Formats: sequence, structure tokens, C-alpha cells
Amino acid sequence: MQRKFEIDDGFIADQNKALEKWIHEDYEHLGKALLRRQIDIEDLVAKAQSFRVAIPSWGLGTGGTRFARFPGAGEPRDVYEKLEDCATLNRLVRSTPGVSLHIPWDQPEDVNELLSFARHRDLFFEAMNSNTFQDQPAQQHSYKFGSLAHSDPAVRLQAIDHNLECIELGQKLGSKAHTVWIGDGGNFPGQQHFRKTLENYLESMRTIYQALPNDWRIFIEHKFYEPAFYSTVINDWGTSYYCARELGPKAACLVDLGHHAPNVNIEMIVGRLIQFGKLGGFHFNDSKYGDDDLDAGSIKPFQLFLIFNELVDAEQSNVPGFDPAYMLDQSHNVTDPIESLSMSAIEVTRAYIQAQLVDRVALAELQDNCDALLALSTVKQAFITDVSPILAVARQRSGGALDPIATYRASGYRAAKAEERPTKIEATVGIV
Ligand SMILES: [Mn+2]
Repeated sequence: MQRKFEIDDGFIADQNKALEKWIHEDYEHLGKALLRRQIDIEDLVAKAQSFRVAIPSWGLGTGGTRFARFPGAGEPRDVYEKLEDCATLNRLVRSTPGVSLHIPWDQPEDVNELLSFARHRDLFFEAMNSNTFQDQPAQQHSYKFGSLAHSDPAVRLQAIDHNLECIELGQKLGSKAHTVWIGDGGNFPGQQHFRKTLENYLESMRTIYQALPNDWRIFIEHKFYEPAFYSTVINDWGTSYYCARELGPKAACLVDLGHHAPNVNIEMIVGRLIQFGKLGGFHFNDSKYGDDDLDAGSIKPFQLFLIFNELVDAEQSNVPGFDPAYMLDQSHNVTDPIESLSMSAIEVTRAYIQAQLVDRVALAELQDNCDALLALSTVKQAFITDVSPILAVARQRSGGALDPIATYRASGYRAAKAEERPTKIEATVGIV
């Protein structure tokens, strides 16, 4: 086999040399400033080094909108090339070794081959994702009018079977979670009976739940519209919570930041789900209007920080069973996906580290004393602290790049892939 172009550790180390002096100077200064706040910068570097966010296999190609898709040169054409790009991304940022597969888009011909391909690149498989929102060639029943909640039991059964296949494949790949997002819903008032469709969904999910291995979790992802424009079956976190509770302890809610109406207080939803023991995980992305799937932290960085403020608060107070799965879920239309995912992984880590800076003892006292202004400023102080040197040093100590995007561009990776991967017919990518 022809040798494929890779960014190696030596190249990253060479690129780091040019930046090292300045970043370490900034790091030293930040260390002194944080010490005045009784914070040890080394603890934060360790936290940044241990932070992980999973990569969606479908995020490595150009997503496209309802209008068009403008594919870039050198995009991955199959699951192996997607994993190649995941490995490159992880080599740069060192926080993304987990990959979330989407079935059937990533259905391997040989499971063991895929597994060893991933292992050789220090990657592993995170949550599986089923797809019952589009029809596949030779599929018996159509999902045009729904899947797990469809009025026809035969369609529901087909959708259940697909989910069971995903779990079976996931077991072979070492995954421990399954995410179910469905496109079921209605475009018009009267089209669907709200209670009946939810009952159908629950009945289907009970069958899937029963097949779930004991050490697995199943994530329910809510979304208030799209592809259905009037009503969806799992429309909000309340319905998601109800279903997770009905199903049992292995079921939990997954929060996709783009799946809420504008101005909804997502950090509060996160706080509620933590309190109720049903926060399963996240699909991080950002949005201005709808399910835009823009890069995490690009539109509302303060919201991302406030979400992590809840997560870190739960982490520090040892909430029982608190173990959310973090994943990016983005659609890249005008950027190189590897660059967008690098920046997004960094932005999510940034929010996590900034949230560590909140003086929680002082905040609790201010809350008790009803001091609204100083409570806000305590939270804001953490948000406005530039923790970039911490993130850069953490990456470097783990073998990654001080400036992942500059290093990636200097490597000529995409141009090399454009040579190796001549465009073939439309690669399967999409938005969940
Ligand atoms: Mn999602």
C-alpha cells in the first residue's frame, strides 16, 4: 500500500520551537496572577491535559445546507480516511482520541480491520449513532413519516432492528454508549396524535433498552424542530427526561446546544438534568438562530462557559453518578473541518478550564447574602481570564501543537490528501 502523508511528532516539535519562548513567558505571568487568587496553574494544566471531547465521524467532511454542499479537496471518502483525519486532529490537540461513528454511513466491511486501524492511531470508539431519519438503498419500509414512533408497527420494528444492529456493532468496537436521535414528527397541526406517537416511541425504546448491555448507556437527544417543522416527538429536555426515567437507569439525556429555541437558558437545563441524575452528555456546537451546527464557542462563548460552570460545579461537589460524555456535533460548510474541529476542541477545553477558576466558596457566600452584583462579577472574572497559555502548554506537554492551526497549515496536510484522495461520488455526510 502507498504510504499516506502524516503529520509526525517531530514536525510538531519543530513548529513549537518558534512559539515556545513567548508562550512560556505568558504562562509564567499568568501563573503569578493566578497565584494571587490562590490558584495553582500546574493543577489547571493537568486538568486541561486530562480533558477529552469526542469527534463525530460525520464532522470530518463538508456538511452542506438545505441549499448546497461545497465539498473541499481532499475530504475523507470512507470511514478509514475519516479516522486518518481524526488521528491528525488528535495529534495536534491531544484531547480528541474518541470517535463517534454513525451507522450506516460508517458501516465497516471488516470490523476487526477497522478496530485495529483505529488502535494503531491511538483512537477508540465512543457512542454509536443510529440513523432512522433517511432511507437506505434496498430498505423495505420508508422513514418518510417516521421511524421509532411511526404509526405502522412494521416501520417501528425495522427502526428497532437497526438500533439493535448498531449496539451489536458497537460491542465489537468497544463502544459503551448508543445515541438515539430521531427525525420523527409532523409538519402540520393534526398530522400526528401527540400522545400516541410518544407512546409508540417509548414502546420501541423499551425493546432497544432491553438489548443494551449492562455496562452501556443509551442517550436520548431532544430537538424542537427540523426535519419536522411543527412538532417533534422528543421535542424538549422535559420529554427527554420523562423518557429516560421511564426506560431506566441506563438511559440519560443528551444535550445538543443547537436543539433549543433561541434564548433558552441551556445552562439551567444542564443544572436540572444534573440534579435529576439524568445528564448523559453533550453534542457541542454553536448557533445563532436554529440548529446551525456552527463551531463550539463561535457565537455564544459566555453560554458555553456558563454550561461548564454547572459541569465543574457538579464535578467539584462529587454529584453521584455524574459522568457526562462530551462530543462535538458540527457541520462545517466554509472551513476546513480539521481546523474547525481543532479550534472547537480548544474552545470546549477553554470553557472547562475557565470554569475551574470560579471561586465557589466566595460565590456561595455571595448567593447566601443575596449580593447579585458581586456574584455576577465572581463568575465573570473567571470568564474574562485568558487561559490560552494553559491550554497551549497542556497541548505541548502531551506532545501536541502550541498553535494547532498554524502547524496544520504549515504541514500541507490537506494538499497532500487532495492528491491521495481524488474526488469520487458524493461522500455521505450530514447533520444530526
Ligand atoms: Mn446532535
